[in-house]
Amino acid sequence: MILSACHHRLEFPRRPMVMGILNVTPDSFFDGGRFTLAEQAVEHGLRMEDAGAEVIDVGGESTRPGAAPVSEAEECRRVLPVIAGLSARSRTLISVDTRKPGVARRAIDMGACIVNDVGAAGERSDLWRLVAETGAGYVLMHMQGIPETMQQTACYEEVVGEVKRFFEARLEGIRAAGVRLEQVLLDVGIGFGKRLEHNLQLLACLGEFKILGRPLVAGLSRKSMIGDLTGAAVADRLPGSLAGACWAALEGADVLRVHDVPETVQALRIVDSLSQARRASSRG
Ligand code: PT1
Repeated sequence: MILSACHHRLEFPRRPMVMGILNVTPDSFFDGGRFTLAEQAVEHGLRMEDAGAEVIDVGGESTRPGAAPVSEAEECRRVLPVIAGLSARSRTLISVDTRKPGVARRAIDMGACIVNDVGAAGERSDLWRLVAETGAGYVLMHMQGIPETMQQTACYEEVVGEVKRFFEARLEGIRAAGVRLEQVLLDVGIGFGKRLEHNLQLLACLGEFKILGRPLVAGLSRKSMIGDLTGAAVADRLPGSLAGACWAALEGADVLRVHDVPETVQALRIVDSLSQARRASSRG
């Protein structure tokens, strides 16, 4: 299958890609406040590229549970200088983590080629028309509720089936807005209106989403699911994050959205080499 994102075309399946997280927010749950200066953020992005990230995901609005909304002007002020700096100095794909069409448009003008939309549960026609017009890649992520309250209300009969039906319905709407399927990636949205059991079921069954025929993005880096299982504080969740990334890759995730790029690249290299060795061996 092909992923088309502005002038980029990528063929999948390929070795799992790492999407490095570049938060430009004063309040992000792990690295919040460390990269508020655009220049420092660009430097961090370049280090992630050197470490093997193939996508850099720039975000100016935290969407972790309980986070407060940010105005469009403030979000632009945070992300646009970073996207401009990165597109001048790096060769990675740049995605913009935003729910706002106005931010996405200006980010694409500055060199972003993927819109990472965690708000796909809401009214999306403006954003989809923009994606159709620009030919950008589009990450369609599942979320139940809104970040302010999503963890209090999480409720499913059967989470895997419900998320799959959400994707099917949204893919129809997206196509009706003029977006080509080739532009779309899917993400089950770990931690977005989901309790531990829901996150576990989605990751355990991630391979089932392959049937939809689009690349899968998985983001669980340092999330509370790892804390729920281990008691580890955010700063101590790297081992769990690596294990989760390896699991997701073996289950068919194509893009891993992570904070810790060098560590994840190394872990995935081992998984990928072993997967290749198994395919090459006559023992299947
Ligand atoms: C994600 C994601 C994202 N996650 C995509 N974009 C966040 N495509 C931001 C917690 O439980 O998974 N996929 N953009 C960050 N969101 C959260 C959610 C952070 C939950 C932390 C938690 O700790």
